[in-house]
Amino acid sequence: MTARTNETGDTTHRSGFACFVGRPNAGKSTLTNALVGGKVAITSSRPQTTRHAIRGILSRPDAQLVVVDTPGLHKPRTLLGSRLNDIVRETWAEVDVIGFCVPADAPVGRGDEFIVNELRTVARRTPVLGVVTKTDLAPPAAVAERLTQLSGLMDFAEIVPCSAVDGFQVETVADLLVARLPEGPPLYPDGELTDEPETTLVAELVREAALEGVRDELPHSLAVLVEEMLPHEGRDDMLDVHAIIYVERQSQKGIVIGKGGARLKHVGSAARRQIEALLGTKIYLDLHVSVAKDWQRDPRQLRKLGF
Ligand SMILES: Nc1nc2c(ncn2[C@@H]2O[C@H](COP(=O)(O)OP(=O)(O)OP(=O)(O)O)[C@@H](O)[C@H]2O)c(=O)[nH]1
Ligand SMILES: [Mg+2]
Repeated sequence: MTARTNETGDTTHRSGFACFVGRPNAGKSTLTNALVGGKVAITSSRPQTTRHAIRGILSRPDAQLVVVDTPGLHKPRTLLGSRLNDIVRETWAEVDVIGFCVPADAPVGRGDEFIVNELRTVARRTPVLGVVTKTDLAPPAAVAERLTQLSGLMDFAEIVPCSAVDGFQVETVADLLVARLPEGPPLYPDGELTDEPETTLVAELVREAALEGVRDELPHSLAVLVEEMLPHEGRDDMLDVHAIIYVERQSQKGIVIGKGGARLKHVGSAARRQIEALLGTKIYLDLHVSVAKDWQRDPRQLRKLGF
């Protein structure tokens, strides 16, 4: 990898970690994917989609930026909820720069103030940028209003509006984050988009497909575990993927499976397309739905599911 030469002829290469924080649904994962230029994190219109600190890696000639995508910080109602908040706070302590995200299409509110209150302590040692996301969803006047509201929340190192969907200022966000990284050699090989194990990414893609079209409590109740990924018997160009979709109650099982299995079939083919794109190989996806009663509140089951 070549490093950029600055005006004085020195070559500097920066590398380090950034993370986005914000309430659920603020657009953190979508922005992470846009920065990295690939799908490392799943996204959905349901709140609390992200449940792991997934690292997305952006490698440029002058820098390597590792973006840690974290869950939305929220008022926890379950053991899972408080575990997710712990992940967020642990990540803050490990990164070189933080981006606090608020969406352009919704007013700044109590949830944002709650996060900012905690961020102020972190901001003493780690720079925090204010990011207004989803500018494509709001007229310029609303974006301007959001920028003003944001600047009233705390003393940010910078404030920047962007849209991960139409690409507006995504590169500026990258530049602002990179400017806060220490000098150093790349931490990951060039071209690597994430260090997340394939089984986790595959499980997430199944969960993303299963989240599509479900409402109320069900999105929170879904969890996916990939049990096995094996070469398909007699074929070297195909993988068998066995995954279990967990729900919390028997009644939810029926909803996920759908009439005559129709919904599950639809979820399976949507997930298969995404997994094939990720792995670059054909797959046979075997999906089962199973009840793990109240897993969000059960330490033993949470452990089994990787929390
Ligand atoms: N139009 C538009 N939609 C966006 C943009 N960024 C995110 N979204 C949508 O907003 C929703 C939430 O996005 P996510 O990236 O999953 O949000 P998040 O902050 O990671 O949410 P949690 O993981 O639940 O905390 C999804 O439906 C995205 O498609 C954007 O720049 N423009
Ligand atoms: Mg997310």
